[in-house]
Amino acid sequence: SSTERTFIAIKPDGVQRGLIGPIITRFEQRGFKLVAIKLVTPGKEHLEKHYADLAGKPFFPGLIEYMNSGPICAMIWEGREVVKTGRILLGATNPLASAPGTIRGDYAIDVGRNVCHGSDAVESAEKEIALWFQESEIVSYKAAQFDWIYE
Ligand code: DAT
Ligand code: MG
Repeated sequence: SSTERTFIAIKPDGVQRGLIGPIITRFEQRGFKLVAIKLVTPGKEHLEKHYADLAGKPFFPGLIEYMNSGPICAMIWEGREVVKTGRILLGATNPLASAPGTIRGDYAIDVGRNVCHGSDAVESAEKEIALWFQESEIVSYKAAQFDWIYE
């Protein structure tokens, strides 16, 4: 449905490198709708919850340190198949394996500095949205362009 939601977060490197605008632009231009956005430094405990599935990995401590190294731009984007399509806009986890034209393929080199997070499934999107946002922070509105994007 056109109300599917995904959690997209511009990581500390993306924020510091001035990539908030370019990354938002890609989602906007595709036709997706921004329904929540904030700049946050949520702390290690929160970041460990966000990446709980990776807790056993050797890169986990470095990942948490990186994610805790500056503000993160947390967002919720809405639209038809936005979870899957958001991952396509992001590119592969390892930027060197990402095609040009994708966010990671255009803006990143190392896997540990891959500038942007996107939920990998509808279920994890719901979990991540609940972890990062209060219901009151999510805005409900009809985008003016809706009928020009969807048939
Ligand atoms: P993704 O961010 O594409 O969903 P993931 O969920 O498997 O990838 O991993 C989360 C983040 O952890 C990823 O964006 C960067 C880091 N990471 C993953 N694999 C890594 C590795 N082999 N070495 C270093 N960092 C890694
Ligand atoms: Mg992931």
